[in-house]
Amino acid sequence: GTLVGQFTIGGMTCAACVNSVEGILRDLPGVKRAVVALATSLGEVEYDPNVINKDEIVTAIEDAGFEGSLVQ
Ligand code: 9UX
Repeated sequence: GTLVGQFTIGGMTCAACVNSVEGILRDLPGVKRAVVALATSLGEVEYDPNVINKDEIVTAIEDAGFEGSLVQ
């Protein structure tokens, strides 16, 4: 199955930050798609809930040096 989670990602100040966060998210096991928007500080992540959960995605954002939180 597939779920979509929306996250706020704080601390991104440039396009390279966006690319960095997208790359980190896309490299996570179970993540199928990740799109991050600088203007809104929002990220949308499509993932397999059998492999990864929302908390683990937030932790990956935090480990990359950004502030992650769950929207829904
Ligand atoms: Mo460049 Mo974006 O060092 O934080 S990657 S500003």
